Amino acid sequence: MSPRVLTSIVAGLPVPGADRLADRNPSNLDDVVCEVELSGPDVAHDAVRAAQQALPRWSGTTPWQRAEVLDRAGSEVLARADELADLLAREEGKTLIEARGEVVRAGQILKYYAGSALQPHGQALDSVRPGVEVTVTREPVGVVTAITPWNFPIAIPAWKIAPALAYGNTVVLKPAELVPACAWELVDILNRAGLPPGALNLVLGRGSQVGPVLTGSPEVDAVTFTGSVGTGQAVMASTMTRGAKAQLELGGKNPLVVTEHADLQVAVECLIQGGFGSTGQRCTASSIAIVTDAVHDRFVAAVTQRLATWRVGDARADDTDMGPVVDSSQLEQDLRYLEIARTQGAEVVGGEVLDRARAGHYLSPALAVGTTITDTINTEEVFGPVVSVVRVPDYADALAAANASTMNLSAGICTTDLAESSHFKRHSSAGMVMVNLPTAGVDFHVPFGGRGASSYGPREQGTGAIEFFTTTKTAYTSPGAP
Ligand code: UN1
Repeated sequence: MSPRVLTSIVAGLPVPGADRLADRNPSNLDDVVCEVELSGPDVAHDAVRAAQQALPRWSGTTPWQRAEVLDRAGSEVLARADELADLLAREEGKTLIEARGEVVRAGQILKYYAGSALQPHGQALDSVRPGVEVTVTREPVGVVTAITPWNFPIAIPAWKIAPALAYGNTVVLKPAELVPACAWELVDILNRAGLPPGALNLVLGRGSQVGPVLTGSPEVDAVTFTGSVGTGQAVMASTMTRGAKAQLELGGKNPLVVTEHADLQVAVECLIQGGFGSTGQRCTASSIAIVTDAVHDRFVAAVTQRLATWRVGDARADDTDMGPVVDSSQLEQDLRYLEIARTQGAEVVGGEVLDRARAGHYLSPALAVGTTITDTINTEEVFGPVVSVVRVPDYADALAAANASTMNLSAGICTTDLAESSHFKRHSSAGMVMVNLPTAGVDFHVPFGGRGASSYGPREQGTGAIEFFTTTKTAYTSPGAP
């Protein structure tokens, strides 16, 4: 059977493209998930214009109408969770359990923002001047471009699109080239759920071709982006010069502190799930274990033992704990960082390229032991199944090492000592702190984001999202004669 062909969607209609790209399954490179007809700058322009034209109609809908569309879409995502999870695992390479979790999260996000559309978001208050009334209302920002990464192919598009639409904006989605099929399904579901044509458009194209139009067009009022620091800087440059809003979620270099007061089994599980879940390809991944001297050797031995039985294989096989790396360039990057770690003195356990029945990008989980916090592997984001270990004398040094990160997205501590965990929550320089939990894996109803070079602009998700996707209007009224 020949693979299905996907195209961009502008104003509700498919847009054929000249150039074709095969979307390959990283667990089996012979398996083509779909073919994509790539769009160029012209289609990107059309998508932006379609979003602009749809704005008066969509922003003029009632909160109930917007809630109904999002709720209906959320129901379809949840009803099709198994099928969409299979597609996600096949396209991106996370395991079926992980993929199903992500799909369900996307459905829940759509429903959460359906509810949020109906919540009161304004204020009415007395002026400081006698007899004057003040209202603060929230209005949509306008046309929003959402640029999303390959590692959460359905949840990240959902958590950008859902609040944008809930608060009355129109959207152009540009997903990563590696994961067009999940994005296409989400847009199709939302369009069929009752969006007017043009309220949500999909541009499947190369970032270098369509990115400048989608971020730099004067009609684009806001850009929400998750991805690399380099691309994030380009987004920042093109939005800032014309005063458009930008929300950037960039890298993370997330420490997991393990002290001698930790429950060792809990700590091992936190590191395994946080470091190697989703093949380590999460900006929230627990990529550095900072371990106090008293427990270091026992912890490393327990993690090594656990990893020895960790099964790497086809993302859709029942007995797989960890799927493949997403593509060959990511695999090369992982191996390059392991080589640098070795030359800087680390002992690397695992990190071998694996052969499986079908050709794919398989890498065994890697633990780089004996690193220092200033080593390259501890200062740059690897984005793979690679965790390094730093030995420190005590908790105070562990905290200092954890706070040395310049991409402070999420920081974790494993301890049963209440004073230690309270101190860590208070003094961590990360945007999110986890106690006895992996640094990855977050809720959708609370703000998400980091500090330092990790995030820019208002927070995503939860109640934080309204800050980015709306703009306030303050109105003063004098009722005139009494
Ligand atoms: C999570 O850890 O549950 O790209 C979400 C990423 C993050 C999302 C992580 N923006 O990995």
